[in-house]
Amino acid sequence: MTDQLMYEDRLKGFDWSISEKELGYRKGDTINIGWHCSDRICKLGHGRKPALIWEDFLGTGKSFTYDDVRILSNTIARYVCDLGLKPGERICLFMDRIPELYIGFLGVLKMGGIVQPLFSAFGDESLWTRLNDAKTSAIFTQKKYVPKVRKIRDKLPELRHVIVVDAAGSPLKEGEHSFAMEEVPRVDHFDVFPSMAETPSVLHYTSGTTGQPKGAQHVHYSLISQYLTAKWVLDLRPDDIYWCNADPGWVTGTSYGIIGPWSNGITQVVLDSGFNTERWYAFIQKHRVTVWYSAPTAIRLLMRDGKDLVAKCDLSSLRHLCSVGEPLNAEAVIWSKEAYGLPFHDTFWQTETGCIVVTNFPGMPIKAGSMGRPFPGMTATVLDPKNFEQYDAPGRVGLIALRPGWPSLIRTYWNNPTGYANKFKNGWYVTGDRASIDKDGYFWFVGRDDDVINTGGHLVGPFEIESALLEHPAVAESAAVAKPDPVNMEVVKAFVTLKKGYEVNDDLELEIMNFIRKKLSPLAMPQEIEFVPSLPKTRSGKIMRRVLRAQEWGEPVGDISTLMED
Ligand code: 6R9
Repeated sequence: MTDQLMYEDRLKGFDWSISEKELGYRKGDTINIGWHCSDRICKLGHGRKPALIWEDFLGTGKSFTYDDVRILSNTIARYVCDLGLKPGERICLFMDRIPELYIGFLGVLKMGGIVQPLFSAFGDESLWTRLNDAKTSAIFTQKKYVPKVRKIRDKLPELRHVIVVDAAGSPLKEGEHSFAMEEVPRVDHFDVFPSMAETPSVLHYTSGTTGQPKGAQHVHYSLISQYLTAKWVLDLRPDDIYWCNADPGWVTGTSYGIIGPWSNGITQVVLDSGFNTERWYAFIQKHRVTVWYSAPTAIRLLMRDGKDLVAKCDLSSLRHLCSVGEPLNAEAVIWSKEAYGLPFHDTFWQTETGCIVVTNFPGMPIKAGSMGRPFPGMTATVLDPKNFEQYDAPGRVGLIALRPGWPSLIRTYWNNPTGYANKFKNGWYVTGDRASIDKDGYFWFVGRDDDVINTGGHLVGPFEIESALLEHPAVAESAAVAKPDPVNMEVVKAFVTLKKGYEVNDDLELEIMNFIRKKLSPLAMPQEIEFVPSLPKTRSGKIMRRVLRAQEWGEPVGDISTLMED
């Protein structure tokens, strides 16, 4: 059997019941991701297998077996229940990539809570927007982030509990609790919440063009997709040592940084430290990593540091490489083949899809620069942007759309059912990305169909940045757009008009940049601010970001018939 047949074979007669069977799930059964990722693996006899091998930036390491993960997630679940929290309440995880984050994720799910992971890099305003929208009841965090939470606590009446995992001896205020996961008595048995397929599980916030970030709401049944895509696309096998670079604040860090590998009973390694080529290679060498899920921005940095560094390390353990989050350029695929002897396999998906939907399947011939073909069981196409009719003649650029019905599609946006309904046209889920399909059925990414900025794989909404800019006393109006960048693909550039009495100068530019970094996050911070006398607007007064963006990218501005003259 050739590798090509592998994909074709899996395509034939594909049914998600394949995954249900492997997971021992039958329609109408209870299904709990927390249980599947720990208790079930122990039941299968792998309790002593390492689940998590963790290292921090200092090189301090810890290791947890599946039995540890089972017991410690029980311990967290019990603790959360003892605080009086109930199933369905939103419980936020606002931590670095420490073991408590991974194990706490399962703990919250085990007691029936809706887990809301957020990047620890978020500033107080980004944090507030998301906790306020979700009416979050409790937040797990670290000592160093308590000041951010305190700053907004008064404006969050529903936030009853702040749980600090490393408080040890430091003074806490009312409603703040110290909880040391490994020091409290371990809970060997916990009655896992009997969640059903449609019970809400994870709430991930993702950015759009208009309005504040949207809470993408997943359900426990998403496991069916996440388990099988992890097994087939990441090609996970029992003896693998798997490394996913993503932070669980991002959907890749939960779907494939927790749920995928652990429901498959795989050993995963986590490095809680920023990017550093030598450090990363040493990590792969030390832990004998076999499967690596990374992202184009990191790959571009690895490329920049060259092949000499590769030659200095033993990376021979690597067997399969995948990438997600942004377009993976052809050069990166070719380079990785030369440098590691293995190509990166591109995978395309979204927070909303919950799992990989278009991909370079293992063994399938890779066309460098293409995202590959739909995962078996997925019907993917491109639609005409005018009437949402199928538009998939080879080479035609249209909107990437998927036929709904796969298990991990989100069920709604929190508090925003209309926004969710708007994602569906003519019976298709419309992703908001543009691509073409070639004669062999391979998808070629073209770009996003909205103004969302994809910086290093992270989506940043212009509205959130512009709203924050307006809070600065000097700013009258603003527009945030993407500007090209050799490493991050895109970075934020802001166009700003000033209020009367303020003058353009470098200090002001730096001050505004820092203002955004602290309020939102380092990624949302504009890398450049251009002060302008006015912004291009439509006759109805909407800022035409497209005009500004085209200017940055040296592209034609397109139809500007609605542009208002000054
Ligand atoms: C998993 C994730 C989704 C958006 C998506 C698209 C971009 C993701 C991509 C890609 C080109 C790929 N994107 N994978 N673009 N090639 N392989 O990234 O989720 O944060 O919701 O972002 O990211 O624009 O619509 P999310």
